[in-house]
Amino acid sequence: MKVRLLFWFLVALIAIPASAQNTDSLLLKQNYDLNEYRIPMRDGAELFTAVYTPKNTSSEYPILLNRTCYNASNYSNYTYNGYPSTFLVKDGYILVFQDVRGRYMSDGEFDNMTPNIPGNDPKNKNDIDESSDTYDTIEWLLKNIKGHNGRVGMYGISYPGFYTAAALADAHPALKASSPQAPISDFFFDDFHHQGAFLQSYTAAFAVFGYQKDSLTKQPWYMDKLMRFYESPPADGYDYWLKMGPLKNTTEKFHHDNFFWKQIVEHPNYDEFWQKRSILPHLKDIDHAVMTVGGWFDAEDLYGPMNIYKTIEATSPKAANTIVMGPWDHGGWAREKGQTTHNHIYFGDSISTHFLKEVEYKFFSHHLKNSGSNTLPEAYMFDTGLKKWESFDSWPPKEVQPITFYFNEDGSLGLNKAANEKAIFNYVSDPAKPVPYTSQTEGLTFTPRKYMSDDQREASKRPDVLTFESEILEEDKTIAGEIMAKLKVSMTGSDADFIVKVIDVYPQDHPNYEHNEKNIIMGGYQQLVRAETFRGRFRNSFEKPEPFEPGKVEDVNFRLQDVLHTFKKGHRIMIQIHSTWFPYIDRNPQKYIANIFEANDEDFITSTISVHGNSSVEMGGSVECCVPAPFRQEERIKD
Ligand code: PG9
Repeated sequence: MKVRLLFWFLVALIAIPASAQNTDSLLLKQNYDLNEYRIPMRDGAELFTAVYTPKNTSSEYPILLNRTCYNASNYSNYTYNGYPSTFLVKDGYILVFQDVRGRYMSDGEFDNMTPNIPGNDPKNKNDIDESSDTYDTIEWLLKNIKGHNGRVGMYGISYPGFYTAAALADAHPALKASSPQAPISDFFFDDFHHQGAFLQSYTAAFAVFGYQKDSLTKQPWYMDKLMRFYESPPADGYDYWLKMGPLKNTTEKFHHDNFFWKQIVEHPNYDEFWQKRSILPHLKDIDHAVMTVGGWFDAEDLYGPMNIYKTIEATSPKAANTIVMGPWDHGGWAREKGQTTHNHIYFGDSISTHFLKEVEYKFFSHHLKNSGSNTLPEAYMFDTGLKKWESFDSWPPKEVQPITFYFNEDGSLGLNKAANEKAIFNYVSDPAKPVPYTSQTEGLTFTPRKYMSDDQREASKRPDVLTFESEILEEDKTIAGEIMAKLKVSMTGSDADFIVKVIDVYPQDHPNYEHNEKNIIMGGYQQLVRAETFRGRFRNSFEKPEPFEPGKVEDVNFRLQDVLHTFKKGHRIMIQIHSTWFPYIDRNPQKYIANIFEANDEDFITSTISVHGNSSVEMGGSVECCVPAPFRQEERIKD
């Protein structure tokens, strides 16, 4: 029983947003009829599909399709967890839930982020990907389900967000409204890789995606593998993973028989294996409505929503392409907690309900039922400093000019005023004493969550963390758009990671929040606004890593994810730079090893890292990307 309870808790962390709500299940039972089908794909594989049709047959309804790797049977027998929202369920749709290929009750073999095969030829039995499976599913539904109005919408959070995005490539003509929510776009930049660094905080989660089932099942077949981690879970994940040592120990102890883990170990660089799994190059010539949704504090898929929206904006002028970014963690918009908080930070009441009722419900009603007006702006973005929604005609906002922060020798931040280029800021980075990524003790994570607005005061006190702070702001300063770190670095080792953080420093007299269960002192709080990790070996190419030559000054330029944050008058802006962040990311040995998954204890060395005075961080608007990002929108158009 304990195993099952644990499983539901873990899956709820990544996919199923709300706990089952009996009243909502009654809503389904009283108003819908349930039928289950096995829909044949073009290669003969049958995909398990649960279909709820409204009992009221006096009108026709659009189809709302959710494709999932997290068990469509969670929706069988009128079980309903409040997602999709009750606003949609009450309004009347044909609700469809499908196990994707290779999962639970569907045939076939599971592949992570199924590579897209451009084009769509229903007669070609080898043309199999998520786009073709969606196309065949929609074709079948339109022919076999009565009472539809010929229009289809798709939605999904996290991996189901990817399946929604994957259906945009060579989309079925009946697909009229898509909402990829916290969608994965590219597994080398979403979830468990951030710009080349592996997220050790994801290690347990690989059990869910790394074993093929051997029969049709409504139950998870990988629990015994997952339980390897949870037989006696540690209270302190930092100590646990530090004592675990190099990643190769994790392979031997936990993931020796996991096909997906084997793949990430065999592909430490952005090679063809990862490139062909990115959906971004295939998002072009889209001509229907797309509303991408994300959370500014989403620790799992933030790269995805930002880059799916920007790619469609660059490649698909006919698409009604919009983006919504709120003060949520992963999938937070799908569950109303009453007070919207992230960690100790309170953002307001019923923000998720506002989104579900005034944004998502209206998006689908307008595009699938021709009802209501389409009042959604191009970018509906929540300012996490002012704690209110803002509307923009473009994102990043064209009217915003980037500002540049420089690092002064007295530890102050220069704003648009270059520092002493000859200055050198040194720190000794020791993988045996890595910088903790949380201010609180945290156990074994399934995926990381809380760190995204966490207190950075512990890190500020460490000698291996460079900390620069602005003057007290005499007026509010809003950062709206992209962020680019442009570091000039040298080191005594031959490899290094770089973590750059943008932090909002509260005044010493700031009152504590009432919604602050751990009673964190908010006077002087250093709230993380945005952070990103970059594995320095990829500074010239994500596909072809290069060691550093000890002592040689080199450019390390990389993007942090976008923000909309107003630093209020009386606050300060802080930037931190360091080279370990544990156990969120695995430790870089700092001696160049071709594949860090195969590093040994003795490969881990301390290294004196030098950040040189002509480094800077550019924020706001659109910042030119100098690092060879895999798919920059403008490059993609040339394809
Ligand atoms: N972000 C979710 C996840 C993917 C892979 C491993 C763990 C979590 C998701 O996209 O479903």
